[in-house]
Amino acid sequence: MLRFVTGNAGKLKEAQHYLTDPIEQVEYDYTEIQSDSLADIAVHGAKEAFDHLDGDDPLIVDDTGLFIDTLGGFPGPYSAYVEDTVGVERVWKLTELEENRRARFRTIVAYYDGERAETFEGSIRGRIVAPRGDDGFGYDPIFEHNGVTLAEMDIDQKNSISHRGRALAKFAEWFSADGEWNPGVPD
Ligand code: ITT
Repeated sequence: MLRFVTGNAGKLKEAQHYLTDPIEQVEYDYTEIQSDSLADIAVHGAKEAFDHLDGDDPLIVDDTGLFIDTLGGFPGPYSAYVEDTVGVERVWKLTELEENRRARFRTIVAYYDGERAETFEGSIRGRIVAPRGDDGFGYDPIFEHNGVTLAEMDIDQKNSISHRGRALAKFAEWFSADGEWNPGVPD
């Protein structure tokens, strides 16, 4: 079975909801190298996890960042650290007085099977707003897309337009065409 290496319950739920074939969650705290490149971080993490975990089923990791234009892309690859330290509300406060509150979410899904490493990217544009909504996780309440925050969407709505949904769709298309597994996305 395809393994998804993550400790983030929100990411897991979205991927399980989106992919038609079952995936197994594996918790392994891989090293997040310091890099401006989400892809480098994700591929490094996928290889390290594969080497340290038992089993040889292929696996994916998901590295995601919120990039705020007026803050030069902050928090970017450090989004998890910033959420854990200052919190999402403070990120809103940082941008509150800015005229330009445009931002982008980017996800890299990195696949590794012991030989082959591949990356799939998805992104979504939006803007930072005061927190609204109870669904989702992480920065969802402060990220608005077409007038609605990601935390005001249900999981299907979010997956249909989100950074993660887009990256997973590309991955699923490649993987089902290429491998014996068939984690397609619903029609
Ligand atoms: P794993 O590495 O265990 O998968 P993580 O939460 O540490 O989990 P990231 O480094 O990719 O993963 O997380 C980046 C940050 O962005 C983190 O604070 C997440 O809560 C947040 N995040 C990731 N995807 C998100 C999404 O779809 N909506 C809102 N916030 C998200």
